[in-house]
Amino acid sequence: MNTKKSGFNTKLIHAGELDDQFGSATVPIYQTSTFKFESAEEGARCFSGESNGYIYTRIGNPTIDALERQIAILENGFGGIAVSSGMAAVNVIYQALLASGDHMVSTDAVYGPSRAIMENHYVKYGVQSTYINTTDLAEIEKAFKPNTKVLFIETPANPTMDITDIAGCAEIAHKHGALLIVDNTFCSPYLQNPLDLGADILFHSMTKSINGHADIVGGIIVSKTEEMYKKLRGMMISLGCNMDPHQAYMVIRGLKTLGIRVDRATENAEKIAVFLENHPKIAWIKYPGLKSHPQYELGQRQMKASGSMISFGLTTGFEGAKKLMDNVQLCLLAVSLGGVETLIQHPASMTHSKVSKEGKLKAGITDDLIRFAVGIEDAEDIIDDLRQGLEKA
Ligand code: LCS
Repeated sequence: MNTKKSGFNTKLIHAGELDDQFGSATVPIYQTSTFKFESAEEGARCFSGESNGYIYTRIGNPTIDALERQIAILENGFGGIAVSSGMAAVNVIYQALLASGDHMVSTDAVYGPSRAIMENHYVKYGVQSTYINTTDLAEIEKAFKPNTKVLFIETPANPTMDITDIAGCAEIAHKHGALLIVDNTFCSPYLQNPLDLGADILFHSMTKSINGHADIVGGIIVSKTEEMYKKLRGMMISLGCNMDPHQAYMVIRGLKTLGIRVDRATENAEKIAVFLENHPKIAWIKYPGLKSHPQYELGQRQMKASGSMISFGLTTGFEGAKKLMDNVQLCLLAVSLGGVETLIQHPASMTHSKVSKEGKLKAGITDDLIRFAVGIEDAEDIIDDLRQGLEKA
């Protein structure tokens, strides 16, 4: 079916479908590492690119292809490259686009490991980086150097919920001949489409809301152009961080309900944010759907809805935060996000522990910051759990 003109939820169900020989209603799992060639000549044609037949699962596989096609359609991109994790996507992008002597500008509050590997590892290969508050376009402009090749942003950022202007960033990056890369994990393709706003490449940790059921780890890169797609796919194949067909099947299954899951989680988050904002023990809260969010207007313009991630601090600081985390009964004390279950965690000592103390402070990842990933349970039950936990905090 041609789903190009269909609505988003129809694309979630039908885009990427395979025409398999038995008329299967769902995408079958092609759990094979290799594919038979019809003849020696056909094998050679597959390798030379004259034929697009399958060769070997690290290079391509029908189940993985179906997922890649579907996400590329949802993001209005040229093509998708599924990988073994969100961090694999980050590393394929760094490896494909940056060489010794190049410089990258990035959001200071990106997911901790995306920053830690750049500052602790890529620096050994001569790649320079500058981490800044990308909510301020003037700061970005100032951070650019003649050798800046990549502007790498995350919006909303993990875990500060800072929102960066994607279209504004695209303008700056392109003026300097650099590429704009967007980590779109927090939004999923349902809430934000960075390529439509001028980004060149985006990626997702599919471990989060795209799969949505906390039962796989995966990632995907989507590029706007064929040229960039080929470069990134070539790097993924060489690094060998492909997704597994069974994993891809699980994601395709989870993806079907992305729209209704995100709608429900957002509805819950909106209620929880209002509850927290009015609670005497809450010192501050950052949620894109609250007017108190510093980039509220930009969020409303750039995102289709406010999403399910909330950050907040307690009047009783980190000691109070620990008590809250130890006393919740329904919410799980666990990292990750975007699943059907509500999670609570402490970024400074957990997801962002590998970022330097100064880096964390400058990015606003303070010791009192609690990150709350809202699930699809009943909002009243989540609020009751928070209320009883906050009494002890
Ligand atoms: N980008 C963002 C924004 C993320 O939140 C994560 C993981 C990644 C990339 C990496 O994806 P992964 O390799 O884990 O699939 N975020 C996590 C988090 O906040 N808690 O645990 C993992």
